[in-house]
Amino acid sequence: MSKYVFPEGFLWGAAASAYQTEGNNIHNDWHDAEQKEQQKPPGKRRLAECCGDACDHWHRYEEDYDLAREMGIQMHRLSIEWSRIFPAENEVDHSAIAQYRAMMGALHSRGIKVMLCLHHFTIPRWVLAKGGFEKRRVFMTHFERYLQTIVPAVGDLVDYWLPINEPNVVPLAGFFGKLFPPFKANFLAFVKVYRTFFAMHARSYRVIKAHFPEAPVGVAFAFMHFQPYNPANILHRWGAAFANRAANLCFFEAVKTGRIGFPLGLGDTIPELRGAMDFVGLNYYTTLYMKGLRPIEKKPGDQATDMGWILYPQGIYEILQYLARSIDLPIIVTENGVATTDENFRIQYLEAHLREVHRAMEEGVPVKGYMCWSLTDNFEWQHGYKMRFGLIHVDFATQKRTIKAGGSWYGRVIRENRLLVSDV
Ligand code: GCO
Repeated sequence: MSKYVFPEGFLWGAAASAYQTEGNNIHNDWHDAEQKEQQKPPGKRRLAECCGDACDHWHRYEEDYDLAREMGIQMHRLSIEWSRIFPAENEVDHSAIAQYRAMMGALHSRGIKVMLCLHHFTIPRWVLAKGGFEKRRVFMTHFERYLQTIVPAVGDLVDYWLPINEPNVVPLAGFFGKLFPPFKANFLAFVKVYRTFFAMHARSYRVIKAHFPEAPVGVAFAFMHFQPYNPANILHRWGAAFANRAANLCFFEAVKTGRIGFPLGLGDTIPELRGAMDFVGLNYYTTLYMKGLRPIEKKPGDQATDMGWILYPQGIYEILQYLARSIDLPIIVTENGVATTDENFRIQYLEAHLREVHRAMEEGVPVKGYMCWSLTDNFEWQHGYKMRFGLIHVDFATQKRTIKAGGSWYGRVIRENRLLVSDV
């Protein structure tokens, strides 16, 4: 048996988001896009199904948090749905604010810390009607109103802030990769929207700090790991290096210096961005091979998850090492997990990644916590309910919850604050 002991105070958590779990979120862009896709014949749909009731977490959060406590979860990451707070331009729903306060209170009363995200992919329908992310000035006026409303209203209950989830993913998936609404593949729109996300992050940081100067504020960044398909091929090596720069490094350099570098900018600055980060949140799932600028998901023989993502645990180690070399800040793994119905595979995946996190920590990388995606099975964006990332199984017909074998395994790791791995 090998033992991997984690330091005292290491924070073990689980993560989720509003739209993916709450149910009945009907005032945003994703809801509308899903309805539209359902008009098409099944083979032509870009979104597998409608979100609908999701996990009905809005009504069942007490039960979910009881199960989280049973597993020993010490911190839970949740998000606020902007379109619940502002269902219309000039309407603030105070009962929704009260409900989010009750949810965070329910976590605290179970001894669970709160990590709060303010934007996890969706925007209100009325914001989209005004041009959405692409009309930065208008967008930011309304985002500012949201911030000024929600931050003071719930901030006393927040332990860690992660205002923006994955500032790189909506620009890439929605405006370049045609995966998320509005399904564009337009480089200029991609750059424009990415710059809106820089502004959102910078403003969020400043507003939170104005109200709660001591509160730790980070970002959940989807760090993409790229490697050459054939390491001997110079074009493949160049492709991996370029992708790494465009997808990852640009963001951190911009937050460090306030300057937006190529290809997202030409060295112009957003002064508020400079230093706007107290910790790095790392979302990590897999690697991509590059053949020049062409990404390839897998090689023959690679083991893949239900998402088609290959198992590549050393990627998280390499990224942690990179982050520690380039940014002098604590790091929390804010998402890592696997879509599978095979609990042995879930355990294998989590164990392999935790060993790599531990290896990085042994070498001095300041990782302060690890949060598994996700607390419960939930609505996986374009793939719908087939992708089962949960530590807790949800039967979507009855809404019955059951802790999975992977969830019990994770609970044991948390209780013992260590991994025990058999050497055979
Ligand atoms: C993301 C989101 C989550 C996803 C998860 C699995 O990272 O894309 O934060 O909403 O569900 O990552 O794809």
